[in-house]
Amino acid sequence: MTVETFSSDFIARLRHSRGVDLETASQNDLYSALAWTVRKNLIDRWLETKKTQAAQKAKVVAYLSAEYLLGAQLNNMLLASGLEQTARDAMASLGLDFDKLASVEVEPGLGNGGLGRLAACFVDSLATLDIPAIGYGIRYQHGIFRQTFVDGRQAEQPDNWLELGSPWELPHPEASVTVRFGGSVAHATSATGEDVATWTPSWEVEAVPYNYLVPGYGTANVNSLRLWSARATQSFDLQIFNSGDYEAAVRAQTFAENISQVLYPEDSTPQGKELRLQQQYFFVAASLRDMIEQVGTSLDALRTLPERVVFQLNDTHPVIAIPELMRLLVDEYSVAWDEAWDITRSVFNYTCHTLLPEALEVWPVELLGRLLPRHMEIIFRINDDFIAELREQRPHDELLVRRMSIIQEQPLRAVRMAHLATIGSTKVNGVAALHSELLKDKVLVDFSNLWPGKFTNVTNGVTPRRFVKLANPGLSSLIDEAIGTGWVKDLSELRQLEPLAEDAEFRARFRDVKYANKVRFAKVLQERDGIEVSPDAIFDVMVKRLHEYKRQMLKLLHVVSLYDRVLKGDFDPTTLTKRVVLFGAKAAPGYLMAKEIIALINAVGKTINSDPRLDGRLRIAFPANYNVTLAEKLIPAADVSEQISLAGKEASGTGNMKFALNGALTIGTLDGANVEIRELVGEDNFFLFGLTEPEVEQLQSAGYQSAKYYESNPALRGAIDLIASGAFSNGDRSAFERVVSDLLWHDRFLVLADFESYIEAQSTLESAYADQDAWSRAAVLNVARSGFFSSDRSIRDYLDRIWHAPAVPLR
Ligand code: 26V
Repeated sequence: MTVETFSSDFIARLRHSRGVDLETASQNDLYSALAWTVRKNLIDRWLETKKTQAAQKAKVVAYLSAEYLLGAQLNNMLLASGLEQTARDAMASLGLDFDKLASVEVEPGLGNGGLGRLAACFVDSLATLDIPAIGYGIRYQHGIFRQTFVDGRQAEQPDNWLELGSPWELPHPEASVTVRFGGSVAHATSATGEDVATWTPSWEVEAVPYNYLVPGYGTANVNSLRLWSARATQSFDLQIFNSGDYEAAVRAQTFAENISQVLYPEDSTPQGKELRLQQQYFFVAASLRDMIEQVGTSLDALRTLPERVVFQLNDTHPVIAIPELMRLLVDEYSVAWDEAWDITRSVFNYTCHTLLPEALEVWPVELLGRLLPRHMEIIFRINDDFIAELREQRPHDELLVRRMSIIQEQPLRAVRMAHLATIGSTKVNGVAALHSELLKDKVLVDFSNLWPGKFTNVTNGVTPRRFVKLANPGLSSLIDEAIGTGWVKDLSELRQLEPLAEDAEFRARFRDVKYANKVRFAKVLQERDGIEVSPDAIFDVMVKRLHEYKRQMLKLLHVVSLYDRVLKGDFDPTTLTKRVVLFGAKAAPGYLMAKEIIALINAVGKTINSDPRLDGRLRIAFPANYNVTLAEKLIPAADVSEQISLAGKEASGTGNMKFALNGALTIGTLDGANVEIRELVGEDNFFLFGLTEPEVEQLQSAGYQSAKYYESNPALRGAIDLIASGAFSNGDRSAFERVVSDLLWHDRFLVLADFESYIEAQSTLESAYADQDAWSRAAVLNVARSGFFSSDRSIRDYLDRIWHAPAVPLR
C-alpha cells in the first residue's frame, strides 16, 4: 500500500464513516479514521484465516479468560500490517501529527495485572504461530479503574474506555446468544430409566459478541478475540412492558446490562460477589455455545469435540464451564452421563496462577445453587462420583475425602473451584517451574498423588513484539544490525548476541540506547505527571500490583534506611549513587493495607524529594495509574528490576521477564520465574538475596517473630523508627501506625527477615553499577540469554504438553 492510497483511504473514511472532512475533524475523528484505515488492511487476512481454519476442521484452542489486558491497539496493528511508516508518512503528508493522533487512544484495560496481560500475550503468540485459536472473554464497559492520588492517597476513577467508541471492535448483535439464570430444576425418569432433568430458569440476558482482530506477526494469519457484552433480551423486556410497569422494564434492562459493566479490581482476594459469578457464567455459557455450534450439535459431531477443540481455563474464573458443558451434553443433547464426562474431561485443561490460599476461589453452595441450580446439582454428582472412586482407591481415609471434596463444609458450605477444575481437566499446570512444583507438592498435593501424570509446568512468557520490538525501537535496531531480524519471531536467536557482550563498541552502543530510553522516559514522566527525574541516576524500578507479598515495603524500607543514615550523619550524601526509585502500583480499592502503603510511599517521596541535604541524589517517583502504555515507556528505561516477593508467593511474574529482555539487571528472590531467569542469565548477572522457599516454611513453622529483627538490626530499626516518628507525616506519629505495627507484630511476608540480605544485595548492586562497562556486559547477557521468556515458547510448550493442536498456515 502506498502513502497516496493510505491517505485517500483515510480521507474517504473520515468523510464516509465520520461525516467530517480534514478541516472539521476532531482529534477523535482523525484517530478513528486512522484506525479504520489500518484495520481495513487486516480484514481480508482475517476472513481468509477463518475460511481456511473452518475448511480444514482444524482443532481450535479456545482460551477462556475473564481478563485481557490488551494495551494500545494502533501500534500493534501497524506492526502486524507492516504499515507503520506508510501511516506516518501519510499523516505527515496531510499535515497531521501521527504521534499526537496515536495518543488519543485509551488502552483497553480489561484486566487487573499479570494474569490478564498473559492472556493478551498468549493470543498474540497463538496468532503468530498460525494456531487456530480464539480468545473468549468479557467486554467490560469499564476496565481497571484509573488511579489518581489525592494527598498521596489512592483514589479511583471509573475507566471509560468506550466513551468515544472503539474503532477496533466488530459487534455482531445478530449472533447474540441467550444466557439463562436462576429458577428451578424438575426431574423425571425416561423410558430407559435415565434421570431427565429440566431446568426452568427465571431470568435471562443476551450475550452480544464483539470481535477483535488478533494479527500474527510475520504471517498472514489473523485470529479472533471474542468478547461478550450483556444486553437485556427482548422477551425479558416485553414481559414487563406488557404488564404495564414501564419503570420496572427499564430497571430490568439496567439489571441485565450490569453483568458486563465493570471489571472487578481485586486480583487476589475473591469477594464472593454474586455479580462476579454472573459474569463468569455469562461469558462461559456464551463461549461454549458459540464453539459447539461451530463443531455441530449432532451426537456424532459432539463425540468429535476432543479432536476439534481444547479449552484452556485461565485460573478458576471460567471453571463453571465444566458443569456447563455437562449440562449441554446431558440435558440438551441427551448424551449419557458417563460419555459426557469423558468428553468433558478430555476437552478442558486448567492453569493455576497463584499459591496464596486466600486467592483460591470458592462459591457458597447457597449462592451457586440459587443462581445456577442445575449446575449445582451437576457439581454434586461430579463430586459424588469422584468421592466414590476415591474411596475405592484409598479406602478408610475419610480425612482425605474431606480434603479433596469439591465441597468444603467449613467455615461455610462452598464449592472449591480449583478442585472442580482439577477433577474436570486433563492437565493442570502452574506458570513457572517452582510454582508448578509447589502446586504439586503443596496446594494440590492430594490430587498429584492420585493423578501424578496430570500435573505439568508451562513457564510464562511475554510477547517480544509489544515489549521489545515496539517498546524499545533503539534496542531493536541495534539487535537487527547485529544478528538480523529473525529474533522477533524466534527469540532464542538472541543467543547470538552473547559474544557481543565482550565487544566494547557494542556495549557502548547498548549503553547509549539505554541512556536514550531514560531520556525519553524522563520526558514522558515530565509531560504525563509533572515529575522530574534525571537520566543520570540509576532507574531502580518496581512496577506491579500493590500486594503485601510482593513487598513494596521492603523497597521502601531500603530507601528510608538510606535517608535515615544520611540524617544521622552516618555517611556523606554526596557519596550516594544517584538513584531514582520508580514505583507503579494500583491497590485493590478494598485492600486497606495496600492503600496505606501507597500513602506511605508518597509521603516518603514528598519528604525526601524536597530535602536539600540529599541534593537530589535519592528520589522517589510514583506516577499514578501505571498501565500497559506506561510500562512500554518505562521498562526499556530501567536499569534495575525489583522482583522481591517472598519466596514461594509469586507464581511467576512476567514483568521480571520484560525487564531482563530490555537489559535491566534483576535484584530478586528465588521466587516464581526469577529462579529460571537467574539460571539462564547466570548468577553473576543477577543480584540474589533473601530466604528460599524451604527456609521460609521453616522459619514460619518455628514461630516467626519479626520484632527480633527490628531489635537486632540498627539500620532496620532506624528506618522503622523514622516512619513511626512522624518524619513523613508532619510529626503525626499515628499516621502510619497500621503499617508499622503490622511489620512489628505480624509481617506475614517476612519483610524484616529479608531486610538485611536485601540491603547487602543493594550495596553489591551499587558497586557493580559504578563499573559501567561491566554493568553493560551483564545487561547485554541478560538480553542475550532471555529468549526463553518469549510467549511463543510458552505457547509451544502448551501445544506439546497439553493442546496438541497443529498449526494451520494460510497458503
Ligand atoms: C483472582 C481473583 C480473585 C477474585 C477477584 C478477581 C480475581 C482476579 C484474578 C485472580 C487471580 C490472581 C492470580 C494472578 O493474577 N496471578 C498472577 O498470574 C500471573 C500470570 O501467570 C503471574 O505472573 C503472577 O505471578 C501471578 O500473581
